[in-house]
Amino acid sequence: MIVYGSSLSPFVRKTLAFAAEKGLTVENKVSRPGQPDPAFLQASPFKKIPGFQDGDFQISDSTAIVTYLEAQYPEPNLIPTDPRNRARAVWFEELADTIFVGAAGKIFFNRIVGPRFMGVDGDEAVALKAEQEEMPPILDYLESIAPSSGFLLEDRITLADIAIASPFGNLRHLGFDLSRWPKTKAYTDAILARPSFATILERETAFLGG
Ligand SMILES: N[C@@H](CCC(=O)N[C@@H](CS)C(=O)NCC(=O)O)C(=O)O
Repeated sequence: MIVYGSSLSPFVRKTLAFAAEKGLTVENKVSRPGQPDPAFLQASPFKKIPGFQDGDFQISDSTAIVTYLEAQYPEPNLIPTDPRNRARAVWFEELADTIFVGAAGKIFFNRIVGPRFMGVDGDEAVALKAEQEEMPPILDYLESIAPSSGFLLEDRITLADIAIASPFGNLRHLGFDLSRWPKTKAYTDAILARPSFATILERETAFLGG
């Protein structure tokens, strides 16, 4: 199985960590933006990462990919089967992918991706507004629900934790100050310390020269 795209993307990182928690071995291929791998384009017609290939099956979108992995490799279960908890897992993934990454992505793009990898000046006003106005309500909400058990659902690792923790990897690369949200920091640090994330984050930190 191949996951296309850099794990600096929270969507790619989530997909790789989910596969790792399932004990699956996947190859991670980073396709060059200027010279995309034709197999990547087949998997992801709109060039969004991650793209995915398993034999003759291709698909894109992190949610579609983890849905496939869960159905194809049901054990260990990472997407709860209980109706309420399944709905909650979808909610946490959506919160992470749309609301959280919608805000944190503006900071990461303008301070790291644009200037360092795309040769464009970052818009610091956009980054600062996201940091000071958009992120705090999201982090306040997470602080109000940060689980003392260490896991959001069913006292065990699920997609909910993987999805929520993933963009915290980007905040870490940014040196984002989480001291106002200590429970959130402790909870997400513990998820990111799991081998499924730690290996990926070490590689990213080395890549970024940290
Ligand atoms: N809903 C998609 C979002 C994927 C996405 O937006 N990826 C970004 C990187 S974080 C991307 O490919 N951006 C490049 C582009 O938009 O051309 C998923 O969950 O995979």
